[in-house]
Amino acid sequence: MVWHGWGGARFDGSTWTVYDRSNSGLPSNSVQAIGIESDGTKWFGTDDGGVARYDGSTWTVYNTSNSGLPSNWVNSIAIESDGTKWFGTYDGVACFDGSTWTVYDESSSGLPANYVHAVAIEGDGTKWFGTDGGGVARFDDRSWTMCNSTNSDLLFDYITSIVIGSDGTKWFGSERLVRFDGTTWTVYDPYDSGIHIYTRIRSMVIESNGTKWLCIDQGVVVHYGGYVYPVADNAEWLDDSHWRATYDVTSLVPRDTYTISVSGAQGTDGMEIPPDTRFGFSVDYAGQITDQTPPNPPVVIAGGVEGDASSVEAMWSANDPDSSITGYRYAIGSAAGATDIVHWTNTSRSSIARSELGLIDGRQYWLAVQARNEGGLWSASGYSAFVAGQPFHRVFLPVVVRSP
Ligand SMILES: [Ca+2]
Repeated sequence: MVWHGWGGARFDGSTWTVYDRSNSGLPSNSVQAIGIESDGTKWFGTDDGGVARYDGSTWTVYNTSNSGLPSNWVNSIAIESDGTKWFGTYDGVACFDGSTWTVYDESSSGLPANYVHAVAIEGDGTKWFGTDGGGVARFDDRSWTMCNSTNSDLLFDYITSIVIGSDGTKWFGSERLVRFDGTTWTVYDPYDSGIHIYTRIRSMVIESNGTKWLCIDQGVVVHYGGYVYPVADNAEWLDDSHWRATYDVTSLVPRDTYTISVSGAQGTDGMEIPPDTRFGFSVDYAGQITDQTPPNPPVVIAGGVEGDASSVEAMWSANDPDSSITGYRYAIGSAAGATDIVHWTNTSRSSIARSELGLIDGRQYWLAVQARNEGGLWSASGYSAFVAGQPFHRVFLPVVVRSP
Protein backbone atom coordinates (compact mmCIF):
# COMPACT_ATOMS: atom_id res chain seq x y z
CA MET A 1 0.00 0.00 0.00
CA VAL A 2 1.42 3.33 -1.03
CA TRP A 3 0.30 6.77 0.08
CA HIS A 4 1.69 9.85 -1.55
CA GLY A 5 1.12 13.59 -1.60
CA TRP A 6 -0.73 15.98 -3.95
CA GLY A 7 -4.11 15.50 -2.49
CA GLY A 8 -3.78 12.10 -0.88
CA ALA A 9 -3.55 9.12 -3.20
CA ARG A 10 -3.93 5.53 -2.06
CA PHE A 11 -2.56 2.64 -4.12
CA ASP A 12 -3.46 -0.91 -3.02
CA GLY A 13 -1.28 -2.57 -5.64
CA SER A 14 -3.78 -2.41 -8.45
CA THR A 15 -6.10 0.58 -7.97
CA TRP A 16 -5.39 4.21 -7.23
CA THR A 17 -7.85 6.15 -5.07
CA VAL A 18 -7.48 9.91 -4.88
CA TYR A 19 -8.60 11.79 -1.76
CA ASP A 20 -9.01 15.54 -2.03
CA ARG A 21 -11.18 18.32 -0.62
CA SER A 22 -14.13 17.31 -2.79
CA ASN A 23 -14.45 13.72 -1.56
CA SER A 24 -12.82 13.64 1.88
CA GLY A 25 -12.13 15.66 5.00
CA LEU A 26 -8.76 16.84 3.68
CA PRO A 27 -8.55 20.60 4.41
CA SER A 28 -6.23 21.30 1.45
CA ASN A 29 -5.36 19.60 -1.84
CA SER A 30 -1.66 20.27 -1.32
CA VAL A 31 -0.40 17.46 0.92
CA GLN A 32 3.23 17.89 1.98
CA ALA A 33 3.64 15.04 4.45
CA ILE A 34 2.11 11.73 5.48
CA GLY A 35 2.58 9.77 8.70
CA ILE A 36 1.10 6.33 9.36
CA GLU A 37 0.59 5.03 12.92
CA SER A 38 1.09 1.40 13.88
CA ASP A 39 -2.72 0.95 13.98
CA GLY A 40 -2.99 2.26 10.40
CA THR A 41 -4.28 5.75 11.25
CA LYS A 42 -2.99 8.26 8.70
CA TRP A 43 -1.88 11.83 9.37
CA PHE A 44 -1.63 14.33 6.50
CA GLY A 45 0.30 17.59 6.72
CA THR A 46 -1.01 20.21 4.29
CA ASP A 47 -0.28 23.65 2.86
CA ASP A 48 -2.47 26.18 4.66
CA GLY A 49 -4.87 23.53 6.01
CA GLY A 50 -3.06 22.23 9.09
CA VAL A 51 -3.02 18.51 9.84
CA ALA A 52 -5.70 15.96 9.00
CA ARG A 53 -6.11 12.64 10.83
CA TYR A 54 -7.91 9.81 9.02
CA ASP A 55 -8.67 6.56 10.88
CA GLY A 56 -10.28 4.89 7.89
CA SER A 57 -13.73 6.34 8.50
CA THR A 58 -13.48 9.76 10.16
CA TRP A 59 -11.40 12.81 9.24
CA THR A 60 -10.27 15.14 12.04
CA VAL A 61 -8.54 18.43 11.23
CA TYR A 62 -6.12 20.19 13.59
CA ASN A 63 -5.18 23.78 12.77
CA THR A 64 -4.06 26.99 14.45
CA SER A 65 -7.60 27.93 15.47
CA ASN A 66 -8.65 24.66 17.13
CA SER A 67 -5.35 23.25 18.44
CA GLY A 68 -1.82 24.12 19.55
CA LEU A 69 -0.46 23.73 16.02
CA PRO A 70 1.69 26.88 15.47
CA SER A 71 1.20 27.06 11.67
CA ASN A 72 -1.24 25.67 9.12
CA TRP A 73 1.65 24.94 6.76
CA VAL A 74 2.90 21.47 7.78
CA ASN A 75 5.92 20.15 5.88
CA SER A 76 6.74 16.91 7.65
CA ILE A 77 5.40 14.33 10.10
CA ALA A 78 7.19 11.73 12.23
CA ILE A 79 5.56 9.39 14.75
CA GLU A 80 7.41 8.04 17.81
CA SER A 81 7.11 4.45 18.95
CA ASP A 82 4.80 5.60 21.79
CA GLY A 83 2.49 7.27 19.26
CA THR A 84 3.61 10.88 19.89
CA LYS A 85 3.43 12.92 16.68
CA TRP A 86 6.06 15.46 15.63
CA PHE A 87 5.20 18.02 12.97
CA GLY A 88 7.65 20.28 11.12
CA THR A 89 5.90 23.56 10.22
CA TYR A 90 6.64 27.06 8.89
CA ASP A 91 6.63 28.23 12.51
CA GLY A 92 8.66 25.67 14.42
CA VAL A 93 8.14 22.09 15.53
CA ALA A 94 4.90 20.89 17.15
CA CYS A 95 4.71 17.80 19.36
CA PHE A 96 1.29 16.23 20.01
CA ASP A 97 0.94 13.37 22.50
CA GLY A 98 -2.77 12.92 21.82
CA SER A 99 -3.90 15.53 24.34
CA THR A 100 -1.23 18.23 24.73
CA TRP A 101 0.57 20.29 22.09
CA THR A 102 4.14 21.47 22.75
CA VAL A 103 5.81 23.93 20.36
CA TYR A 104 9.57 24.26 19.91
CA ASP A 105 10.79 27.33 18.03
CA GLU A 106 13.74 29.69 17.81
CA SER A 107 12.65 31.68 20.85
CA SER A 108 11.71 28.78 23.15
CA SER A 109 14.28 26.12 22.24
CA GLY A 110 17.53 25.35 20.46
CA LEU A 111 15.80 25.04 17.11
CA PRO A 112 18.02 27.12 14.76
CA ALA A 113 15.27 28.19 12.33
CA ASN A 114 11.48 28.23 12.54
CA TYR A 115 10.95 26.97 9.00
CA VAL A 116 11.20 23.18 9.43
CA HIS A 117 11.10 20.98 6.34
CA ALA A 118 11.99 17.57 7.72
CA VAL A 119 11.55 15.51 10.89
CA ALA A 120 13.00 12.06 11.60
CA ILE A 121 13.19 10.00 14.80
CA GLU A 122 15.91 7.51 15.70
CA GLY A 123 15.28 4.16 17.35
CA ASP A 124 16.38 5.62 20.73
CA GLY A 125 13.88 8.49 20.39
CA THR A 126 16.37 11.18 19.34
CA LYS A 127 14.73 13.67 16.96
CA TRP A 128 16.41 15.21 13.93
CA PHE A 129 15.02 18.33 12.26
CA GLY A 130 15.98 19.74 8.86
CA THR A 131 15.50 23.51 8.64
CA ASP A 132 15.46 26.24 6.06
CA GLY A 133 18.62 28.24 6.68
CA GLY A 134 19.64 26.73 10.01
CA GLY A 135 20.96 23.33 8.95
CA VAL A 136 20.13 20.29 11.09
CA ALA A 137 19.04 20.24 14.74
CA ARG A 138 19.27 17.19 17.00
CA PHE A 139 17.04 16.96 20.09
CA ASP A 140 17.30 14.14 22.65
CA ASP A 141 14.30 15.40 24.71
CA ARG A 142 16.70 17.35 26.95
CA SER A 143 19.26 19.25 24.92
CA TRP A 144 19.66 20.60 21.40
CA THR A 145 22.66 20.21 19.09
CA MET A 146 23.04 22.04 15.79
CA CYS A 147 24.94 21.02 12.69
CA ASN A 148 25.34 23.55 9.91
CA SER A 149 27.69 24.68 7.18
CA THR A 150 29.90 26.60 9.60
CA ASN A 151 30.37 24.05 12.39
CA SER A 152 30.36 20.80 10.40
CA ASP A 153 30.99 19.35 6.94
CA LEU A 154 27.24 19.43 6.21
CA LEU A 155 27.86 22.16 3.54
CA PHE A 156 24.14 23.02 3.30
CA ASP A 157 21.88 24.92 5.68
CA TYR A 158 18.74 24.30 3.64
CA ILE A 159 17.69 20.73 4.48
CA THR A 160 14.57 19.38 2.75
CA SER A 161 14.46 15.74 3.88
CA ILE A 162 15.92 13.31 6.46
CA VAL A 163 15.81 9.53 6.75
CA ILE A 164 17.59 7.28 9.24
CA GLY A 165 18.81 3.84 8.22
CA SER A 166 18.38 0.74 10.35
CA ASP A 167 22.10 1.02 11.25
CA GLY A 168 21.54 4.56 12.57
CA THR A 169 23.13 6.30 9.58
CA LYS A 170 21.44 9.63 8.82
CA TRP A 171 20.75 10.71 5.26
CA PHE A 172 20.02 14.36 4.60
CA GLY A 173 18.52 15.72 1.41
CA SER A 174 19.41 19.20 0.21
CA GLU A 175 20.77 20.18 -3.18
CA ARG A 176 22.97 17.10 -2.69
CA LEU A 177 22.62 13.85 -0.79
CA VAL A 178 24.53 13.98 2.53
CA ARG A 179 25.35 11.00 4.76
CA PHE A 180 26.29 11.21 8.45
CA ASP A 181 27.47 8.07 10.25
CA GLY A 182 27.76 9.81 13.64
CA THR A 183 31.34 10.93 13.02
CA THR A 184 31.90 11.70 9.35
CA TRP A 185 29.82 13.75 6.91
CA THR A 186 29.86 12.61 3.30
CA VAL A 187 28.44 14.83 0.57
CA TYR A 188 27.72 12.93 -2.63
CA ASP A 189 29.00 15.06 -5.47
CA PRO A 190 26.98 14.54 -8.67
CA TYR A 191 30.15 14.40 -10.75
CA ASP A 192 31.86 11.71 -8.67
CA SER A 193 29.13 9.62 -7.12
CA GLY A 194 26.85 8.70 -9.98
CA ILE A 195 23.98 10.27 -8.01
CA HIS A 196 23.11 12.85 -10.63
CA ILE A 197 21.13 15.29 -8.55
CA TYR A 198 21.03 18.93 -9.45
CA THR A 199 17.83 19.91 -7.70
CA ARG A 200 16.50 19.52 -4.17
CA ILE A 201 15.73 16.12 -2.70
CA ARG A 202 12.13 16.44 -1.51
CA SER A 203 11.83 13.18 0.37
CA MET A 204 13.58 9.86 0.85
CA VAL A 205 12.62 6.33 1.82
CA ILE A 206 14.94 3.46 2.77
CA GLU A 207 13.77 -0.08 2.01
CA SER A 208 14.43 -2.91 4.47
CA ASN A 209 17.21 -4.14 2.17
CA GLY A 210 18.92 -0.73 2.40
CA THR A 211 17.91 0.53 -1.04
CA LYS A 212 17.34 4.30 -0.95
CA TRP A 213 14.60 5.99 -2.96
CA LEU A 214 14.97 9.72 -3.53
CA CYS A 215 12.10 11.95 -4.62
CA ILE A 216 13.52 14.95 -6.46
CA ASP A 217 12.21 18.00 -8.32
CA GLN A 218 12.57 16.51 -11.74
CA GLY A 219 10.24 15.92 -14.65
CA VAL A 220 11.96 16.25 -18.01
CA VAL A 221 15.66 15.47 -18.23
CA VAL A 222 18.46 15.81 -20.75
CA HIS A 223 20.96 12.96 -20.98
CA TYR A 224 24.51 13.94 -21.87
CA GLY A 225 27.91 12.44 -21.19
CA GLY A 226 26.51 9.90 -18.75
CA TYR A 227 24.76 12.57 -16.68
CA VAL A 228 21.13 13.51 -16.30
CA TYR A 229 20.20 17.19 -16.35
CA PRO A 230 16.67 17.90 -15.08
CA VAL A 231 14.72 20.58 -16.94
CA ALA A 232 12.80 21.93 -13.98
CA ASP A 233 13.03 25.74 -13.85
CA ASN A 234 9.80 27.71 -14.34
CA ALA A 235 7.90 24.44 -14.60
CA GLU A 236 4.17 24.79 -15.21
CA TRP A 237 1.25 23.02 -16.80
CA LEU A 238 -0.06 24.94 -19.84
CA ASP A 239 -3.09 22.65 -20.06
CA ASP A 240 -3.93 19.05 -19.16
CA SER A 241 -1.34 17.56 -21.49
CA HIS A 242 1.35 20.23 -21.99
CA TRP A 243 4.08 20.86 -19.45
CA ARG A 244 6.72 23.53 -19.87
CA ALA A 245 10.03 24.06 -18.12
CA THR A 246 13.28 25.76 -18.94
CA TYR A 247 16.96 24.95 -18.62
CA ASP A 248 19.64 27.62 -18.67
CA VAL A 249 22.30 26.79 -21.22
CA THR A 250 25.51 28.16 -19.73
CA SER A 251 29.19 28.25 -20.62
CA LEU A 252 29.50 24.94 -18.74
CA VAL A 253 27.39 23.20 -21.40
CA PRO A 254 29.72 22.21 -24.26
CA ARG A 255 28.82 22.72 -27.91
CA ASP A 256 27.29 19.41 -28.95
CA THR A 257 24.12 17.55 -29.89
CA TYR A 258 21.72 16.72 -27.06
CA THR A 259 18.58 14.64 -26.59
CA ILE A 260 15.55 15.41 -24.45
CA SER A 261 13.75 12.31 -23.26
CA VAL A 262 10.42 12.15 -21.46
CA SER A 263 9.36 9.03 -19.63
CA GLY A 264 6.81 8.11 -17.02
CA ALA A 265 5.03 11.42 -17.59
CA GLN A 266 1.37 11.92 -16.74
CA GLY A 267 -0.95 14.76 -17.61
CA THR A 268 -2.86 16.50 -14.82
CA ASP A 269 -5.83 14.37 -15.92
CA GLY A 270 -3.80 11.24 -15.12
CA MET A 271 -3.31 10.28 -18.76
CA GLU A 272 0.08 8.72 -19.43
CA ILE A 273 2.23 10.47 -22.01
CA PRO A 274 3.88 8.02 -24.47
CA PRO A 275 7.15 6.88 -22.90
CA ASP A 276 10.60 7.97 -23.92
CA THR A 277 9.62 10.56 -26.48
CA ARG A 278 12.95 11.81 -27.75
CA PHE A 279 13.81 15.12 -29.27
CA GLY A 280 17.28 16.07 -30.42
CA PHE A 281 18.81 19.54 -30.47
CA SER A 282 22.24 21.07 -30.69
CA VAL A 283 23.94 23.73 -28.60
CA ASP A 284 26.18 26.26 -30.31
CA TYR A 285 27.49 29.68 -29.40
CA ALA A 286 28.10 32.66 -31.64
CA GLY A 287 31.33 33.54 -29.90
CA GLN A 288 33.78 32.15 -27.42
CA ILE A 289 32.59 32.31 -23.82
CA THR A 290 35.47 31.70 -21.47
CA ASP A 291 33.98 32.57 -18.06
CA GLN A 292 33.18 29.28 -16.38
CA THR A 293 32.83 30.60 -12.83
CA PRO A 294 29.70 32.28 -11.45
CA PRO A 295 29.59 35.93 -10.36
CA ASN A 296 30.13 36.88 -6.73
CA PRO A 297 26.94 36.89 -4.64
CA PRO A 298 25.20 40.29 -4.92
CA VAL A 299 25.27 42.81 -2.10
CA VAL A 300 21.62 43.50 -1.31
CA ILE A 301 19.88 46.24 0.68
CA ALA A 302 16.15 45.78 1.26
CA GLY A 303 13.66 47.66 3.38
CA GLY A 304 9.98 47.90 4.10
CA VAL A 305 7.88 50.96 3.32
CA GLU A 306 6.63 53.14 6.15
CA GLY A 307 2.84 53.12 6.27
CA ASP A 308 2.57 50.33 3.70
CA ALA A 309 3.49 47.04 5.37
CA SER A 310 2.84 45.04 2.19
CA SER A 311 5.57 46.73 0.16
CA VAL A 312 9.31 46.26 -0.15
CA GLU A 313 12.05 48.29 -1.82
CA ALA A 314 15.46 46.87 -2.59
CA MET A 315 18.64 47.59 -4.50
CA TRP A 316 21.68 45.51 -5.19
CA SER A 317 24.99 45.28 -7.01
CA ALA A 318 27.12 42.38 -8.18
CA ASN A 319 30.30 41.79 -10.10
CA ASP A 320 32.26 39.08 -11.80
CA PRO A 321 35.98 39.65 -12.31
CA ASP A 322 35.91 37.67 -15.59
CA SER A 323 32.83 38.85 -17.48
CA SER A 324 29.98 41.28 -17.21
CA ILE A 325 26.68 40.83 -15.38
CA THR A 326 23.79 40.26 -17.79
CA GLY A 327 20.84 40.04 -15.41
CA TYR A 328 19.46 39.28 -11.99
CA ARG A 329 16.70 37.32 -10.32
CA TYR A 330 15.19 37.92 -6.91
CA ALA A 331 12.94 36.06 -4.50
CA ILE A 332 11.18 37.07 -1.28
CA GLY A 333 10.52 34.67 1.56
CA SER A 334 9.59 34.38 5.20
CA ALA A 335 13.00 32.81 5.93
CA ALA A 336 16.50 33.18 4.50
CA GLY A 337 16.49 31.21 1.26
CA ALA A 338 12.70 30.77 1.20
CA THR A 339 10.71 31.85 -1.85
CA ASP A 340 7.19 31.56 -0.42
CA ILE A 341 6.26 35.25 -0.88
CA VAL A 342 7.70 35.88 -4.37
CA HIS A 343 9.22 33.01 -6.36
CA TRP A 344 12.41 33.64 -8.37
CA THR A 345 11.72 36.50 -10.74
CA ASN A 346 14.07 37.65 -13.50
CA THR A 347 14.93 41.29 -13.95
CA SER A 348 17.55 43.34 -15.78
CA ARG A 349 17.31 46.09 -13.16
CA SER A 350 19.38 46.43 -10.01
CA SER A 351 16.49 47.65 -7.86
CA ILE A 352 12.84 46.81 -7.31
CA ALA A 353 9.77 48.17 -5.59
CA ARG A 354 7.02 45.61 -5.02
CA SER A 355 3.67 46.14 -3.31
CA GLU A 356 0.58 44.16 -2.28
CA LEU A 357 2.67 41.22 -1.12
CA GLY A 358 0.48 40.39 1.89
CA LEU A 359 3.33 40.97 4.36
CA ILE A 360 2.57 41.28 8.06
CA ASP A 361 3.51 44.59 9.69
CA GLY A 362 6.55 44.22 11.95
CA ARG A 363 7.50 40.74 10.76
CA GLN A 364 10.92 40.01 9.30
CA TYR A 365 11.31 38.76 5.72
CA TRP A 366 14.23 38.06 3.42
CA LEU A 367 14.97 39.20 -0.08
CA ALA A 368 17.48 37.11 -2.03
CA VAL A 369 19.19 38.15 -5.26
CA GLN A 370 21.31 36.13 -7.69
CA ALA A 371 23.35 37.59 -10.56
CA ARG A 372 24.00 36.03 -13.95
CA ASN A 373 27.12 36.59 -16.07
CA GLU A 374 27.88 36.37 -19.79
CA GLY A 375 28.52 32.66 -19.40
CA GLY A 376 24.91 32.28 -18.26
CA LEU A 377 26.08 31.20 -14.79
CA TRP A 378 24.09 32.24 -11.73
CA SER A 379 25.79 33.38 -8.54
CA ALA A 380 24.93 32.15 -5.06
CA SER A 381 22.28 34.25 -3.32
CA GLY A 382 22.98 37.55 -1.64
CA TYR A 383 20.46 38.28 1.09
CA SER A 384 18.97 41.18 2.94
CA ALA A 385 16.52 40.83 5.80
CA PHE A 386 13.89 43.52 6.15
CA VAL A 387 10.99 44.24 8.48
CA ALA A 388 7.62 44.92 6.90
CA GLY A 389 6.65 48.57 7.39
CA GLN A 390 10.17 49.64 8.40
CA PRO A 391 12.27 51.38 5.74
CA PHE A 392 16.00 50.79 5.59
CA HIS A 393 18.04 53.74 6.72
CA ARG A 394 19.43 55.69 3.80
CA VAL A 395 22.71 57.32 4.70
CA PHE A 396 23.13 60.83 3.30
CA LEU A 397 26.72 61.99 3.33
CA PRO A 398 27.15 65.69 4.11
CA VAL A 399 28.25 67.85 1.23
CA VAL A 400 31.70 69.21 1.96
CA VAL A 401 32.50 72.50 0.31
CA ARG A 402 36.15 73.15 0.09
CA SER A 403 37.23 76.77 0.42
CA PRO A 404 39.13 78.14 -2.53
CA1 LIG B 1 33.40 34.39 -13.39
